[in-house]
Amino acid sequence: MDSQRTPDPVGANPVTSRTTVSGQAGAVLPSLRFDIVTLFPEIFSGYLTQSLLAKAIDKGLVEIHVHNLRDWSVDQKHHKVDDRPYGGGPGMLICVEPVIRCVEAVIAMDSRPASVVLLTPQGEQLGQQRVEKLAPLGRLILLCGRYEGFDHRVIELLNPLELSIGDFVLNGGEVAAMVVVDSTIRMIPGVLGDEQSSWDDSFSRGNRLLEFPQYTRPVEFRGLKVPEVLTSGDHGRIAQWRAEQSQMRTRERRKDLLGSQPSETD
Ligand code: 6GU
Repeated sequence: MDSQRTPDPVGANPVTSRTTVSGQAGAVLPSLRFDIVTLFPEIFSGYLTQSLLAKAIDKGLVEIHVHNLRDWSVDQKHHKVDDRPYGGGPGMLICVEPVIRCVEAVIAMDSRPASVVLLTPQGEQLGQQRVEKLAPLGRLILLCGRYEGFDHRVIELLNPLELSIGDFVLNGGEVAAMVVVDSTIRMIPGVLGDEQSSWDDSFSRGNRLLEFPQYTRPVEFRGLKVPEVLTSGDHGRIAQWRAEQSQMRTRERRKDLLGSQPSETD
């Protein structure tokens, strides 16, 4: 493979390449382009037309291009892209040739440098801190595996960031790719409404703890009352109560998070 076309390692893309002109009064906003490579492109159609993502696409903040790996098959007749593993064993592997041909073609579809992400249960487990690092990269190529995975030379040639979404096995990387898209677009300014912010989300930069409990009307339901402090109008007390609740929940449910409070450098 031509080394000039090898994607930059994740994190090495120039920050200056990630701007686009939005529809609003010539404002320049960071945007994110996803290229999803899959054997099952139809899986994404419902998701792509749903609320937050559809709006982000409309606003020009997010671009999603889904590519069928079979289009780059070397087998003209059956568009086969998988084969049996050398050395034996169950299942089929995705062949190296169509993946490299596809990724090279997809890279050439846009001048922005792309970071390649391969979805696999062998990958680093996705967390909010990784999500925050992905969002500014400008362009992500997401490779979804099926069967038993990819020929290892895909990883040797592309040096992708390998990501998993948890310690369980999915039938393929498509659902995991949607998780990456969904979590990453929330970090792009303008994707969430003005009144919303990802800053206070659980695990986010502003708050590496779990969220406090929230209530809305009615003030009493089946004998369960909204905590008095929340209807007191005393914003100082409310903030203190919420901070305490976050601490308490995190201590009870996710002690592992307590060692990683946000810091200046985080
Ligand atoms: Cl990214 N892929 C598959 N197939 N299974 C998974 C996963 C990914 N993450 C967790 N389980």
